[in-house]
Amino acid sequence: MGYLQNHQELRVDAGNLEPGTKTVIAVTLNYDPGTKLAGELVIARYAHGDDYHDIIRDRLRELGAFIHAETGADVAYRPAVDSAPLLERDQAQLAGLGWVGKNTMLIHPDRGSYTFIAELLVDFDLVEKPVEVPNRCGSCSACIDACPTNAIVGPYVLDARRCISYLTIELRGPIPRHLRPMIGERIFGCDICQEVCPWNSKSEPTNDPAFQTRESYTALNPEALLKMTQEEFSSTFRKSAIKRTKRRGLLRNAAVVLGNTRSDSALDTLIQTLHHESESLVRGHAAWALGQFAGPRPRAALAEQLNRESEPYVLEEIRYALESK
Ligand code: B12
Ligand code: SF4
Ligand code: SF4
Repeated sequence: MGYLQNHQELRVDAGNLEPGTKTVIAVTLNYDPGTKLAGELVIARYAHGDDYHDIIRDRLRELGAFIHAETGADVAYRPAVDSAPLLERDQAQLAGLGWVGKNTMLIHPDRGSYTFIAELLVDFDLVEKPVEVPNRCGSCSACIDACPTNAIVGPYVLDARRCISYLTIELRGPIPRHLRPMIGERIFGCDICQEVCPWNSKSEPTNDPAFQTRESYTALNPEALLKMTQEEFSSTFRKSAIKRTKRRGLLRNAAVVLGNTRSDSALDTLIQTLHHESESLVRGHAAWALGQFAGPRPRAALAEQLNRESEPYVLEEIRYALESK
C-alpha cells in the first residue's frame, strides 16, 4: 500500500492527480453475490467473481464516451478504481453516495456497503452540487464489537495492520503469530464488520454476471489450495482479484486456516507441505499450523524438518511450534 503513503499530496485534491480536473464523478457498484461460499472457503464477497479493476475501468470508459456523445463537448476524462491515490470513500461521501460509517466503509441507506467505489475525473463543472447523506450510525457499535482482531480501534478509525483484509491480501511476508488464531477460516479478505452492520440487512444481492460466485470455488477447500501448483493457481484465479496474493500468499493463508480448524484430515497435507513445498513462507506457516495440533505425529514431522531445513525463517517457526506443544 506504499503508493498511498508516497503520494499524500495527491490524495485529497483530485486536481493534483490529473491536472485540469474540475469535477469528480463518483459512482458505486454493488458486488454482493448474496451468499457466502457454499464450500469450505471463506472468501470476501467482493472477490467471488471477476477482477473488478478491469470490469469497472471498462464501464467508466463507456460512461466517459456516453458523456462525450451526449454533450458533444470534447471532454477529457480519466477513470479510477482502487488504483489511484485518491480518498475514494471521502469522494463518494462528498458526492452524496452515502456516509462513511464507524467501520470506515461507505454506507448507503438503501444499498448498504457491499459496493465498489470508482471515479471519473472530468475537465468540466457540473451545475448541480450533490446533497450529502447524513451519518446514520447513531449509537450502534456492532462493527467495533464484532471485529475479531480489534482492528477498529475506535469509531471511524481502523488500524490496517490488525485488519484481516490487510493480513490475508496485502501483507507479503509472515502473518504476525498472535493474529493468526483470530483469522479463523478466512482465506482471503474479511466482511465481518459489514455482515453485522444493520444497513446491509436491507441491501439486495447483485445480478451482475461479473460478480457472481465462480462455480469452481465451491469445490475448493484449504487442503486443495495447499496442493495447488503455480499453473493450477494461475488458471483457477485468472481474471480474479484473488491472484493479488500470488500463490505463496494464498497458500500461507490456507495453512493458517488449517491450523485454526485443526481437522485431523488436514495433517497429511500439512506434513507434505512442510517437507516438500518450495516457498519458505508457506513451509513456515505449515509449521505453525502443525504446532496447533495435539499428538505425536505433528511433533515428529516438525522434529524431522528441523534437521533438514536450511531457511532461518522456517527454522524459527519450527522451533516456536515445537516449544508451544
Ligand atoms: C488502504 C485500503 C484498505 C486497507 C485499509 C482500510 C481503511 N479503512 O483505511 C485495508 C487493506 C485494511 C482495506 C480493507 C478493506 N477494503 Co479497502 N481500501 C483501501 C484504499 C486503497 C485506501 C483507503 C485509505 O485511504 N486508507 C487510509 C486511511 C488513512 O484513510 P481514512 O481512514 O479514510 O482517513 C482519511 C480520510 O478519512 C481523510 N479525511 C478525514 N476527514 C475528511 C474530510 C474530507 C472532506 C476529506 C476529503 C478527507 C477526510 O483523512 C484521513 C487521513 O488521510 C481504498 C481505495 C481508495 N483509494 O480510497 C480501498 C477501499 C476503501 N477498500 C474497499 C473495500 C471493499 C475493502 C474491504 C471491505 C475488502 C474486504 N472485504 O476484505 C476491507 C474493509 C476493511 C475496513 N473495515 O475498512 C472499498 C470500500 C468501498 C466502500 N463501500 O466503502 C475501497 C474504497 C476500494 C474501492 N474502490 O471500492 N482496504
Ligand atoms: S474487515 Fe474484518 S478484521 Fe478488518 S476491520 Fe472489519 S471485521 Fe475487523
Ligand atoms: S455496524 Fe453500526 S456503527 Fe458500524 S458502520 Fe454499521 S451502523 Fe455504523
